[in-house]
Amino acid sequence: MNKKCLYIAMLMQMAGLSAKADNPVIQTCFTTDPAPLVYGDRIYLYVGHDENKADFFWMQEWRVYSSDDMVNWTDHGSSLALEDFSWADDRAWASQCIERNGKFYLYVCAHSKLSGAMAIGVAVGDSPVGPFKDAIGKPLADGNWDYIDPTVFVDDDGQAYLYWGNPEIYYVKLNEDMVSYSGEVQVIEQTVEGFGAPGPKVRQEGVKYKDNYTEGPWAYKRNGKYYLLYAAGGVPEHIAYSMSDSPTGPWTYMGEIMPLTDTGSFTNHCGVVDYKGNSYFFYHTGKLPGGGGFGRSAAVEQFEYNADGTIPVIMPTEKGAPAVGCLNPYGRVEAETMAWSEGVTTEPNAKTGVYVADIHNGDFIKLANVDFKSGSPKKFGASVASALRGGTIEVRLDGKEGPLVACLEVSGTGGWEKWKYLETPVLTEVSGIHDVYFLFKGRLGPKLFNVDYWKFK
Ligand code: FUB
Repeated sequence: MNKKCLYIAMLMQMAGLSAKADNPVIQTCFTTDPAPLVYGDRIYLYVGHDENKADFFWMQEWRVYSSDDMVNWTDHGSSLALEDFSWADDRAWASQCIERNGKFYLYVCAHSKLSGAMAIGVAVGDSPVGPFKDAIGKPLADGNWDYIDPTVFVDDDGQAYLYWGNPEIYYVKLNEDMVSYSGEVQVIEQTVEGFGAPGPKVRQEGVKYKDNYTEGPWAYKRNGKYYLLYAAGGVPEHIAYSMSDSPTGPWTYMGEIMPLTDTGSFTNHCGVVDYKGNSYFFYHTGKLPGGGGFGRSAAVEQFEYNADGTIPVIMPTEKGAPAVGCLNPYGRVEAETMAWSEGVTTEPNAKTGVYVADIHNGDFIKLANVDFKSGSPKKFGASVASALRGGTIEVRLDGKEGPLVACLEVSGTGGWEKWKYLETPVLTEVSGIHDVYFLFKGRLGPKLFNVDYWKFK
């Protein structure tokens, strides 16, 4: 993103005019247990994937999305799946990715065939979007229902720490290779002062504690302070946190961050990151249509730390985080980049990568903060494929009923992955920053066409 656009985005944010992330941030499928990572000038979001109409966390893969403006997110597809771990057979649950020495380590938890319980695994890749492969061919830690929800960070002295657990909190000191550890698995002692309640084994029935650690830890260091955020209070879960002067404690319970509200999900799971000068709190809700406790979706809020480094209360919103940049429409833009969509899904293709599929009459995609700059484009084009008779892409500005900018007629191309680049003239002068809507029109019935990428010229 260029400096001018960042400046405009900052001014718009200050004036309250900025485009927002629209929660949940991904609409093409359910996305759970969000774990952000900043690498280069992009933010990457690692998520699990609740299946449609599930009656439990029957999850089979992990997915990656990325953005450079916090409002338009690109789908990089499934980066890793249960079948990539010879030892795993079920429950592709929470994950977190971290970069070290140019390699990307994706820590996951899954059900282990070896132990019949849950296990922590680690996959490695050469890029933040994978592909990832099992780094060691076996679990890093195996054998306990407790072994879920890994979180990882590297301290300033180079020592990496991996924490996980429900309802105990475990940690190990990772070796520099990031795929092995030294010493025994440690259990963090939970006390009322540290976590709002004593550890699960010694809690007294009938006693109302301030809070209690449940699962989903998120550990990091910021300005010399160590943070451990977690899902708390049992089910339904809110998010609370503890702080410390050391990665191994003692911890001090600091209170609630995201209180219980009607998010439609009885679990919550957070990830926190600083990006482009702002702080972001990711969490999940059941708010996507068709969602719920087993159909969760990642959401994000921007927040500011208090002057003493403590975290304010953060409430879930529908509008999400403001834009911190603009989208350039003049180069190839992957169709699976979107701020909001309704009706469509995405599919992978070995040659073209992820594309937008399942397009029906009335479906649409919105892109936010698209910067056409001062000169108007002359043409709009898209790479499309259809095994049937196709349909139309209406391109409108700033709303589904906004000015019509282009209308691309998509004909049959002879196959759902037989791609053809089609172009059409731009109908009106367009300049400046707008939201762009792609409205898909066509005959009722089966899907119309697929879109791989688009561009203005
Ligand atoms: O997504 C499956 C499980 O639900 C996670 O591991 C927990 O943190 C909870 O969000």
